[in-house]
Amino acid sequence: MSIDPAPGSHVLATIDYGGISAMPRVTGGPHFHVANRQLGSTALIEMWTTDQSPVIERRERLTFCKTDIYMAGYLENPLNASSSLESAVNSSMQRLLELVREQRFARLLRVWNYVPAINSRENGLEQYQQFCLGRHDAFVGQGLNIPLDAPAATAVGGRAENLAIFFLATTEPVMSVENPRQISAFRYPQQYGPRSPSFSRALLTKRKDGGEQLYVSGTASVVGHESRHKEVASQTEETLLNLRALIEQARRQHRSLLRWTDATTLKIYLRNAEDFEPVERIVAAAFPTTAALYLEADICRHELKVEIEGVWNCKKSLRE
Ligand code: 3EB
Repeated sequence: MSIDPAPGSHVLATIDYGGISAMPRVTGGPHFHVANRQLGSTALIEMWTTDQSPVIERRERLTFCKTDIYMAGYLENPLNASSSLESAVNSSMQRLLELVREQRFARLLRVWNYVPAINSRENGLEQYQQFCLGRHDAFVGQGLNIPLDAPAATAVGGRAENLAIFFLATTEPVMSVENPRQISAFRYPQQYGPRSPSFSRALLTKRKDGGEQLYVSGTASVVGHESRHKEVASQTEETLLNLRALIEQARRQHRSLLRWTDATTLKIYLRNAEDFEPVERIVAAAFPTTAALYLEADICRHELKVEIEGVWNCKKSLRE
């Protein structure tokens, strides 16, 4: 599957999931590895491409690749027993934001967080709640305005030992889109943890050539702030309603021309591998032509079984 922030033939980054054996030969761009297993019969590689030739830089536990407009990168933090997840997340996020500033990128656009043992409880707080606390304090520590500067994000359970963060930054202006069916995550009440999740439901970029791209955060069966439905099929249907509402909101609020059918790539996270078939049937019916990558991953709330994210893309030329 290929995702093009600025459609072109240069590779900004590739990511493989679950260590698939036959890696295609791709030129340029760093390659990142995520341990979570891919579900389904066809293994996909995620590829971010762009229209400018990028430059790669490798530092300790941090690799990034950038053009004048986009930066993709990967940061790993080997969690050690002596410090909390909260402090590891805080220092990793601060390092990431310092990089964004040092490289003169306007903002963090999209972040994927792989959090080991995301649902387990340590030092009195769930790991996901510690994650939210560390991320919030890092954003505030680096002078970010929440919600104004909040990136679109996904936070799921990682299958590796390390905390791993994959990110995109941009120099382009972006617009945030919140979901009218859901309370914004940054306004969730305290029952979900001492600090609310700092992310936007989606971020929209409009390129100078008139093309648009909508980066949709991990979206689950949450209405208001509450989880809905026990069964995975109903959770999937509710999640699709949330996605539809988000696209509608982008059209209404920002005069976006994006349509439901402009989804170019989807990632679907499943807590239980055996839910693949029922979920795939529902998602494929809703998106008959969209590349979909299924990953086994724990979802941040223990009652949630499925989470869906995606990129919606439209090229101006196709509209004329
Ligand atoms: C939700 O709507 C589901 O903490 O970065 C989805 C995407 C979720 C991102 C995050 C959390 C995050 O609250 C959970």
